[in-house]
Amino acid sequence: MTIRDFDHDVAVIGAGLSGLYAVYRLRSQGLSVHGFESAEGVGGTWYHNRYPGARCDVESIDYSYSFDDDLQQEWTWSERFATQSEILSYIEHVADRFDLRTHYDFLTRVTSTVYDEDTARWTISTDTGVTTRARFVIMATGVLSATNRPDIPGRDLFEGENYHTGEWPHHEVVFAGKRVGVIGTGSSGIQSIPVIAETAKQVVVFQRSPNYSIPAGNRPLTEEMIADVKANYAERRRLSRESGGGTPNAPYPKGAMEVDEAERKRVYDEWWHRGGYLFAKAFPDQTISREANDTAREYVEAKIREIVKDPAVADLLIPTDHPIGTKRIVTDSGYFETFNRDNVTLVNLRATPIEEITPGGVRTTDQEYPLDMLVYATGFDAMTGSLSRIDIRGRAGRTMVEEWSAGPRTYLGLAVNGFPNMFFVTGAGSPSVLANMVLGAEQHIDWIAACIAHVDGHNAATIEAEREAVDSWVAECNAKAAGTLFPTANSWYMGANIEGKPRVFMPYIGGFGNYGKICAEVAEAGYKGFAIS
Ligand code: NA7
Repeated sequence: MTIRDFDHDVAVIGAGLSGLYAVYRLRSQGLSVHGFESAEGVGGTWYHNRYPGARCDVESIDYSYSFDDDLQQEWTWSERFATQSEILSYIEHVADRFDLRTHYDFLTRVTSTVYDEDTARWTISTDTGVTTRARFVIMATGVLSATNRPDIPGRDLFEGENYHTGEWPHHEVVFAGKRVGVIGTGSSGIQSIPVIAETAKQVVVFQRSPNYSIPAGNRPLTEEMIADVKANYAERRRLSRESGGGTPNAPYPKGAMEVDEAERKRVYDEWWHRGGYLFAKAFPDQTISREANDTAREYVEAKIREIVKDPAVADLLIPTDHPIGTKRIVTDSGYFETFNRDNVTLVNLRATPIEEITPGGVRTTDQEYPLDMLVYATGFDAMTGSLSRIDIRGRAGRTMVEEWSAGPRTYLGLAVNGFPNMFFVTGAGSPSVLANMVLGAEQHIDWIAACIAHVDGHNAATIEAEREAVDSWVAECNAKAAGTLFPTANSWYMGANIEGKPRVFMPYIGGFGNYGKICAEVAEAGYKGFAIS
């Protein structure tokens, strides 16, 4: 093992959309920047989630960088909702176009980041033996990147092919002629099941909780559409930055209970045809008022019953455990139709839980399902998992795991008391997972870059979130969430999908545009709530 020991201004952990932009932005400020990435290539989420049917649920023309007009004018998306492979090609193009790969150590996992109070430096250690010291660290580690493989008895005994959607292999996976079990019906399961069912001999879907899903309404983008978007990109981005969700879409101007039934139906029809998760925001009060939410829920239930031929199967596919939209609504392509196929079986784990995984399949409390392949679509230790898997130690050796033992505690989602000069991107305490991640990453990184320039401009060594500022931001996040129906769902937003994780609504739900304003005001007020020394 070779130990390389060198110093940089900034260490960036992760080469996804956030990390790459961080390298680009901070380098352009004249800082020396070095990145670490555990994968072989760039892309983050879009590098790993190669499962069949993987797409982004934000429209491609919005889910893309805005920082360089030549880039956004020259790149042309082929479909309304881009596939994983097209997004990865885009990220690779950006990395090459701006020469970002040269700043990274790939196949290098950061194992610890330790702060030294005497030198005001972070020491970043990796699994390859490379050690770096940096004045600043940016944790661009992703919010849906630490995979969750539930500890089901017998999990390691299965002798067939075995995959997790979030760690999908690079080789071609052949389903033809095979009996495939899929555990999990979140976004990854719902996107992959219809594609797997096209060629598999049999698909057994192991569902613990049904999910709301709306057809994507995906289509190729025509030359006219693209020309129109490109001619108006600046305005589209401006609207997105001011919006609640980081795209130019806005809810209907009236609440669901302020209109009569005919108008409500017309609005739901329109949003259903627009497609995807935006249905959660057809009316502005949908995730605030139970009564409003029920109208949306009933509309979607009727749609599911229209699509699924067997009423007993339709019943099982209709969620009853959460208000619609309080778990991210899935954007699908033919999901409910898949249950009309002869080769697809739905297993309701609420009635017959999995007892064990056997060498030949999955045994529930009432029968054994023989399988050739098992696909875990069981999600992630979201938002905090990629951080808790690194040994992060701040002042006096205090670990991030200790600091966040009752749930993540940040100031603006960007910084943590006791961890000077460390910044977090698109994570807990920020609105990014409820919004457009790419614009969220740009907003965060631009803010961080200006903050570092401010620190350097004042010949200061450190910037650190004050404890009172963290306390009041956590209180603000909680208050905003408490005004909605979101905390009632057992979602990954709440940490509820991981056993033992504190139950806290982790994102800031006050809106993307509002959040941007708050961050800007903090900066304009000389980084109010931060101690600079
Ligand atoms: P999700 O949305 O967290 O879905 C994971 C699914 O796996 C969900 O249906 C879970 O059921 C199920 N699950 C998890 N553990 C188990 C066990 N032990 N047994 C049975 N079923 C289980 O992850 P995705 O990857 O689909 O999507 C994550 C986000 O990526 C998504 O929201 C988009 O923003 C993009 P549960 O609901 O917990 O009962």
